[in-house]
Amino acid sequence: GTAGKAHRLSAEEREQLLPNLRAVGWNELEGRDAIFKQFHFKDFNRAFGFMTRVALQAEKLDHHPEWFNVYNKVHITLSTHECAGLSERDINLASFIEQVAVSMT
Ligand code: H2B
Repeated sequence: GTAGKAHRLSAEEREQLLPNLRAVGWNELEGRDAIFKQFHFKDFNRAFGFMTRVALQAEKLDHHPEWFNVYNKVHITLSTHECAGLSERDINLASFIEQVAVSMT
């Protein structure tokens, strides 16, 4: 990307950054340095609208979610391949995703 090389978040950075995301339903994956959350929407239209807005921002940030959609549910995993773990890019994308989700529900 354009923001320099991603680095895995330190223990101190995690203590500072993760509680806010945990409070809104993001959790750490077992056996992999990544975070995930499942979103529920009223219907497929809302879910896909959400995905469209996240997709455009992901492309802008050059940081893309791993995700799975069935009807009104969207399961999202965030991790940074470049550093094989959680970086600030994941925190930033998760924060954006939260803003979009709030506006879609
Ligand atoms: N998305 C995510 N989630 N992690 C990455 O490391 C990543 C990405 N790398 N999107 C980007 C694209 C990289 O492959 C391109 C070449 O910048």
